[in-house]
Amino acid sequence: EREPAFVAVDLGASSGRVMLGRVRNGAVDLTELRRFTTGPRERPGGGLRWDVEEMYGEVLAGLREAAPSAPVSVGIDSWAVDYGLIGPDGKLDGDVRCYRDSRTDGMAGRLRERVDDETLYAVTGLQYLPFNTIYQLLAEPPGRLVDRTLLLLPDLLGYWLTGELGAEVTNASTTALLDVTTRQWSAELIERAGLPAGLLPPLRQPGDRIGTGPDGVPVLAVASHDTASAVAAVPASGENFGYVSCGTWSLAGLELPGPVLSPAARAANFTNEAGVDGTVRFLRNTMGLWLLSESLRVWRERGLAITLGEVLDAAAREPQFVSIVDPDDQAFLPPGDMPERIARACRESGQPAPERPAAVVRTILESLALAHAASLRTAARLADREIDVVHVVGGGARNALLCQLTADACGVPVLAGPVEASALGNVYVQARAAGVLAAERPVSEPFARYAPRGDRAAWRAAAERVGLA
Ligand code: LFR
Repeated sequence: EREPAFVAVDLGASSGRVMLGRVRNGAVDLTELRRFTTGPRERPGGGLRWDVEEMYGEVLAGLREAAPSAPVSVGIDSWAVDYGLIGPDGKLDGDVRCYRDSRTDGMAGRLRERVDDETLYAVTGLQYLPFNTIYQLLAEPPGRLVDRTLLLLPDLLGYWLTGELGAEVTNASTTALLDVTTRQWSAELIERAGLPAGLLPPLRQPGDRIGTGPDGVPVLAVASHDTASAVAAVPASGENFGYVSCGTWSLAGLELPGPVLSPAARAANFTNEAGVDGTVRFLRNTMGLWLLSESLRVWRERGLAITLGEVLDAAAREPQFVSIVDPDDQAFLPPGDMPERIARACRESGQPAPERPAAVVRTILESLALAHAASLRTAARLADREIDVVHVVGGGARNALLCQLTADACGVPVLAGPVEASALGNVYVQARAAGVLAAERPVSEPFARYAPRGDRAAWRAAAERVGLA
């Protein structure tokens, strides 16, 4: 008899993939069926948006490729916060805008006139990020939300596959409209923010059946926030672990049984996002490999023949701690000339501006490692936990230099892998719903271990330069 197969659609901000996961002896074996680029595009005169129709086409093509394997079900996860609006005719109304669009400038101030920061955090437990859904909604033109239904991206694709409207809870927790304690929409916040009461569809849980897709394949709600799927797939044993889900973003923190809503957690801008099985992803979202991918894009546009492997090798030979930046500098958020922005941040903090690509990359990776360490140290303090080991999952797990620097900065071992953590977590939730995997975390072997090296005091001093201590 064939092993049960599941289809995981995992959409990242630079690439998407359709994976087939087979469950064999309690482990998931992933094969990639399709990979495609996703990146946001500037619409002339009309902002930064995602081509969701194209993504949907890729999902359908992936499902056709999976059909011979007779999948049990399909699940979709993607980055968070972005949404489409469905009109009374059932059609997508307008574009799905990208969270990096500048339309949210000034919206935090506008919300503050209606809801104070303390209340917002006490209810949602969410880190302030300028692009949280609530701010994007406040940036919509007047009247645009009337008689509309908001669908987060995975829910929109699920709707196109099945005709069913809903909001999966892990991703809903990134909107700043969900009460993280009750895990229900906050009617109070929705009203105080001035949003229409009918905007948000009913919630669903990871593992719920959404409906039936083309060819009769059941479509399941998974942990549809990619980070929630990735954290569910962290191959940890025991309690004292931290994680960094590392891709476009670096999400570094802890898995906890409940939220930490203390004033200290709010002051540290920590998030409490909903995880699988009632867990909370207590983490800090900082800019991640976006700094590197944007730099590479710019260098290549200028005609530099540069490969990621070569520039990483060269960066490994660069001297340590020449220049550090705070990856969370808001100047790095929009697409653009990242090497120049990094150079400027270095000059402004009295450090040498890196010029050669290898030096820029060294600055990026040391800065990310320091941000990882700062987030994990703060998480442990706020939640009163110990961290004995850090799991780096997602695309960043492949970056050996970043993993090593993260181990050095944290002072504990780093275990790398899996790379396809979101897809693995996606399959895991489906396989559990089908009763072919047990409730424990999915089994996978980290493929590399990095022991901490070097001088902790030097790392601390570097961190202090840019307030990452
Ligand atoms: C990672 C991620 C983060 C979220 C950011 C924007 O892919 O989902 O968790 O903060 O993208 O949606």
